[in-house]
Amino acid sequence: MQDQTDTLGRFGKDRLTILSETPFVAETPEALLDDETTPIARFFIRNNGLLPAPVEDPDAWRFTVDGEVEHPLDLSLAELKSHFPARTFRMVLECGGNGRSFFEPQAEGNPWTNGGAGCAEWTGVSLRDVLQAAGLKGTARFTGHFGADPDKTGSREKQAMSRGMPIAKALEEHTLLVWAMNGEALPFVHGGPLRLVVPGWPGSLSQKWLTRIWIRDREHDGPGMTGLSYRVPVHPLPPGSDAQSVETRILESMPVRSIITAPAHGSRYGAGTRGIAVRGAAWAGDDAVARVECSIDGGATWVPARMAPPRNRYDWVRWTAEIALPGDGYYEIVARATDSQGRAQPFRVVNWNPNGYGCNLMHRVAIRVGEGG
Ligand SMILES: Nc1nc2c(c(=O)[nH]1)N[C@H]1C(S)=C(S)[C@@H](COP(=O)(O)O)O[C@H]1N2
Ligand SMILES: [Mo]
Repeated sequence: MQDQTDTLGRFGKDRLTILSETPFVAETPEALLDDETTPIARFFIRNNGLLPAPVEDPDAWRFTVDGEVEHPLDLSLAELKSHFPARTFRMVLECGGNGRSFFEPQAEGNPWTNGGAGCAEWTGVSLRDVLQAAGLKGTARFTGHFGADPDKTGSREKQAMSRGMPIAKALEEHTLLVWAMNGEALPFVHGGPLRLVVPGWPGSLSQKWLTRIWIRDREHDGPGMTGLSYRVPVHPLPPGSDAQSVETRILESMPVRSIITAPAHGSRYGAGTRGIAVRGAAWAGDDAVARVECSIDGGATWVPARMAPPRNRYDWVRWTAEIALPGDGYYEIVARATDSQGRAQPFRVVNWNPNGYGCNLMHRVAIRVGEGG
């Protein structure tokens, strides 16, 4: 335990759950996501490789835009800050594998529960403004992202991860080149001095330590784009199938998810408690959250939650629900969010896939009231 606390402390983190030491990966227990804006100390970390060399002068950090553009760019962070209008949005960043641990049989990859997500205030410029300055050619179809981190063997030749997105996603106002998080200089472990934040889509698109954006005339094919990475079978598979040769499609928007951030799993209440306030957060990829409901009887009856309006698109919705308890005993609270297209979270995992993407099972929290139960 002490070792874990020391490791987390080195990254400025408080009580996260370490899923992997090298590369370093840590998630946030749901009950620690109870703040409106996730503090940096509680924001999850996902590295696919090793950390790049420390940076002396953040404003001197350089990155390039090349490929299918009229005017290739080579800009320092200082130039980026002075040439383009800054924007701040509060937006969810979520790992594509969030929820993976709920698949049976266990899928390949880090066993995230629901804590591979957080919602921070990101400050930077719209990638769109920079691409407009570069002048996209008619042949521009896709981006390819490059970062300074060596891969897990320590090789600087190979990218730890290099993903990309269709140009339409790159041109959304909320797709940002970011240098600040919650009003502070972007921490090194979160990709500082400069990263992408591509909200609503798998976190792997949000390249950290960004050095280059390559505009391509076809789908990008860097590490993380091919094979079964960030892909799911087109036709649903029986759980546990060998999927090496099945037809796949690339993941885009993340599915709707809600988490209960209070009470914490395992909370106890005094005998005679007959009502409690449940709190949480919900988000839905590119979509909006239409409603959130809670149940203590396995979904037989539902209590609607009150939702606070999101600050901007891609912000999470904070919600509260008043739950009546019929007597002392043991209860399991579940939360279910529904997106604006009517898609709700399932009770059971139905979309098993070998790399474990897209699991948005309802979050369940057990509580006890009184001595019994
Ligand atoms: N350069 C680089 N960028 C990266 C990664 C990486 O390994 N290297 N991991 C990606 C993945 S899979 C996720 S989920 C997010 C996590 O961002 P965070 O560590 O700031 O929470 O960063 C993405 N950007
Ligand atoms: Mo991720």
